[in-house]
Amino acid sequence: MTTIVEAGYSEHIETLIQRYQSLLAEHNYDSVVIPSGMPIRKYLDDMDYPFKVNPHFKALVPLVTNPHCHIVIPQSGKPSLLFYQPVDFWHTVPADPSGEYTQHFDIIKIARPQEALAELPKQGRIVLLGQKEGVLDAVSFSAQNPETLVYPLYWQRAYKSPYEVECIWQANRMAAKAHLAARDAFYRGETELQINAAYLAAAGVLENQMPYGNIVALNQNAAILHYTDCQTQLPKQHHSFLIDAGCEVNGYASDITRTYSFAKDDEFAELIQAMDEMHLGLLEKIKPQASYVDLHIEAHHNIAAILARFKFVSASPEALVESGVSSAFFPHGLGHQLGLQVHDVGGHQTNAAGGTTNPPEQHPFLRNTRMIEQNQVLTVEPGLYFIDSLLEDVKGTDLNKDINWEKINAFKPFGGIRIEDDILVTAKGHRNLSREAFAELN
Ligand SMILES: [Mn+2]
Repeated sequence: MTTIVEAGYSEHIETLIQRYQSLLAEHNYDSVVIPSGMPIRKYLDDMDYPFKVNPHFKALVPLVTNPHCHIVIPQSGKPSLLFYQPVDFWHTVPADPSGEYTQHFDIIKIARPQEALAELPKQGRIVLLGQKEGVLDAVSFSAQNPETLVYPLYWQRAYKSPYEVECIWQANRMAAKAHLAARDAFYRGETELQINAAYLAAAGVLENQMPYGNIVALNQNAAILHYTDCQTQLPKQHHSFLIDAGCEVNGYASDITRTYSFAKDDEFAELIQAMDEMHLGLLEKIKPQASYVDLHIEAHHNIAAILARFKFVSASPEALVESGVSSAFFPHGLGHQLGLQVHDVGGHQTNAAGGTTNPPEQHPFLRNTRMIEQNQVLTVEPGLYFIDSLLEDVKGTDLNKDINWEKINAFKPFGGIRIEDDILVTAKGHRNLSREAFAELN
């Protein structure tokens, strides 16, 4: 099943083409070539890895499964799309171009990748935005991925058009439905593999069509931040379930995490509840001109307070954050920009021209240091985990005496908690796309 979004596409593409054409004029380029890309061949094999399209390409057209295509945008005038449609009895041949996007391009069909050469521009200063591979090896470009074009495009990508918001919203609706199916499979006592299958079946997609590898973690596996093993065996007992999984619509991702306690009424369930309330409290601070870095630091203080409240520690929240001990329990960043890529580009960019704004030294994994502004879509995903290797480091600190190791050891079989929603920043506050999607299903 593929959900196709067209609402707002025309305005989106007109704005984007305008942006490209002003950048071309400003930097004295005559045209830009944006290839969809090529599949990558497996070593010593005759098969390819799953095709992943050039993100610049899918920003312009809702095509994510079409290799060997090229978009050409001249400094002025209508852009063209070289549409690859081979004669092939081994594979499915791409259907004829259809839908709203076809109105905005002169479409030229090519049956072999090499035919693109005759259609690509030959005169003037030509820029390549993408990888120089395949037929493009024979083309001489004035520049490849020049920073003068790439940085402004990355910067602007954070401000979603209504079309892009609609794509991410639909991706949230698909994912919410699949999350509930996965939750039900967990409470039926299924394996990680079965739960993952339930998720994919409810989403109606193949694993390769996921925006990132599903994290489906039972029990202590929830303490592995990017766990993708998917056990086929049942654990002795179901304690907890952490699922971090999204969906993709027109190449735009959702990215949602939920954590459940099997017993539903134990202390781990209370801990989840406390994290959920804390998470929703943080979201109240999301509005234009708020600092995402400050929000991340605030999350640390709040998580430290929860650790104290549940008697995992006896030190003050301030001491836990200042000493860095809170990072042993919450080692990753609060979230990231979300869009064409799950961890979208530009999160550390200083302004449209480029530059890097690093996160604070104590928080190296924070992926977004930009000010919060209207039309950004950000994830907010606080976590609290019991990770052996990080807890080992705490034993060497002054705070070791303030840690209730017995209680922490008792919670290790639960792994940890992460709760993640996709947030659209609005003029005065925010919309929680993930919660809205779940609310529809209740
Ligand atoms: Mn995320």
